Amino acid sequence: MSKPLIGIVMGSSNDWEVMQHAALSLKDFGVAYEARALSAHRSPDLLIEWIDDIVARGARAFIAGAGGAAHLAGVVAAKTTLPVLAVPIPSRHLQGLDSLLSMVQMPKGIPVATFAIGDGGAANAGLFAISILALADAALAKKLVDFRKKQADAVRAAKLPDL
Ligand code: RP5
Repeated sequence: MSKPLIGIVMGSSNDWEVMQHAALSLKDFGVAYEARALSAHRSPDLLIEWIDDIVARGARAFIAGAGGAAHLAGVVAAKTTLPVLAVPIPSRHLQGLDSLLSMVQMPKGIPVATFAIGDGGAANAGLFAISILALADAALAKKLVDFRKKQADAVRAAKLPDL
């Protein structure tokens, strides 16, 4: 996609299994994004280069997913004043609690908005990015209202099994 509005970045290509859910939310709403695997500690120069480049191309917000000592979202937020939405990736030993705490405990002054661990958090980060864009895009705001209505309709139609 040529003019991405949202930059999705993750610390490893192994994070894509979770982060694809952020991309799917954006795709469902027709929002252009660019997704990259770039590490804050393994490829810091490449990461900064990409942030500068995608901002120059008109990006409006970032979604950053990482696992373990997950400093990626904080580093992105250090380089831009655009909103940064953080997705904690489930980790092998601590199931993502380490990722969550690394992201949610950002020191005062450089905020990141942290979402739930895993697939649901990634999908919600995508939806939240859409909400941000919808502030200045009436057509997108209408799609969000329709999306919420569909969810409410599904709850209304839900049937519990007979005993
Ligand atoms: C972090 O380390 C990544 O975000 C990933 O979740 C974790 C492990 O990376 P891999 O060893 O799977 O590449 O940087």
